Amino acid sequence: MEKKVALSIAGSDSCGGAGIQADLKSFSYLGVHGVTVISCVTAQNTQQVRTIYKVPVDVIENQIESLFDDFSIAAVKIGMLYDEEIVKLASRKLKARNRKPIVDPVMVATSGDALSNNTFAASLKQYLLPQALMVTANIPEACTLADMPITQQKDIEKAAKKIFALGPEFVLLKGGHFPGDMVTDLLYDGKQFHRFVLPRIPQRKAHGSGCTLSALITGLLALEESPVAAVEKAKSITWSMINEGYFPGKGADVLNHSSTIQVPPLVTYPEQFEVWLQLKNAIEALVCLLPPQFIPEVGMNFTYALPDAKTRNDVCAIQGRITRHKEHPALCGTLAYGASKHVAAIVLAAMSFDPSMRSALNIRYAQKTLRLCTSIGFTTGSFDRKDEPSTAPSTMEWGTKHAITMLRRVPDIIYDTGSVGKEPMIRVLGKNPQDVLFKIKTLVNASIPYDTKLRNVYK
Ligand code: PXL
Repeated sequence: MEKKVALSIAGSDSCGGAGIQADLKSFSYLGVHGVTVISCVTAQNTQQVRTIYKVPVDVIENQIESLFDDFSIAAVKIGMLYDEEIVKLASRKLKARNRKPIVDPVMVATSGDALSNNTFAASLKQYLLPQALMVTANIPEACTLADMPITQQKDIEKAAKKIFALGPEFVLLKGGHFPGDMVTDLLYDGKQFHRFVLPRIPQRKAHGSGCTLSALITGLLALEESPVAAVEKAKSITWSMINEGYFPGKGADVLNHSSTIQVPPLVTYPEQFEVWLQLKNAIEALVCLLPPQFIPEVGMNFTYALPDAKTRNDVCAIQGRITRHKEHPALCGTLAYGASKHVAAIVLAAMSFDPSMRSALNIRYAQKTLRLCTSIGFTTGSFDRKDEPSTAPSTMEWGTKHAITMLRRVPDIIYDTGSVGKEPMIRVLGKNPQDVLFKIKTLVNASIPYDTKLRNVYK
């Protein structure tokens, strides 16, 4: 198997959340092979940086030489370099190899402790930024590099232009230090500003998020993404890693770099994000509570449409399925707009009668399940595939509309008993994923025999 190789020249973070450790995990997340040059060894935990040990420059140089002599390195990231001596060395070595790095201008740790000395910023501006492909600065770093205060949105654009004038091809200014529910990062390419917006995740320090973002951008560039696409994707992935983060020590939270995360789609307005998030949360709850006998042969999809959805591209769903794996439901795939045909067609058809009914999922058909639905008091409608006119646009659209027309309302349940090669199916409809999940919980609860329930209570 062939793998792309990305290099990180950065510091070691003993607590495993930032620095070289975060970079390697980020490369690995992308399936890129990471190689490393350690510039400094920090002794730190999730609460403080205790000491910084500079690796002797000849040792840093040896690491760089060994790697370039052997690997075909597709992209280079620069993290903590600490001072002018290391900045000059990295700059000289990369220039000799004609390599333009992604530079994360690390100055201060999440804990507030310094990760650079007073020679660092000026040397970065003088030696490394002129040869950088991209610099990824947070607001305090941007203030230092642009030598100006940043207090308003318009200051950010001005600072980006000033930093661009120092020589990098792209300037990414990360807006996390700015107040507000949404965080906007700004990418400047010398001509245009590109904006990337995602909601703030409250109550997080997200130790290692800067390292992770720049490493993901580097890894994505190694995979031949364009710089704009690399920033977009890296931001989405980092958001999910923070969202799934955890507290390994007594201090700051760190990111979860494991590969099972759901990455939010790139959004142009907040509702697209909200719909994705609500569906993701409901699916995560569903796979924990659903008994495997409810999963159809063909697998399940779970959808949630944007308000006023018109086409299936306005409906978020699983690109893949929820399937049965070792007797447990498992989500196989990621969530995306336009990912479902059948269950999306059901939601769109339901919305044409009642625009508030925006979510649906399909479960295995069984007469017993159907009886339970009725005994719970769910409204049920159905269609028979034999009645479908040959002119119908799609079975799901026709069937759903047929069932709704017969009932003169959108029911909780729409089922059909299948036909040759077509699995019978029950669909649960609701206003949103929580509503559908609640109906599923009610059904699951009702399906547990009374004596089992009693036994569970008295256990
Ligand atoms: O997040 C910046 C950073 C970079 N490099 C190292 C770090 C940190 C933050 O703590 O420890 C080694």
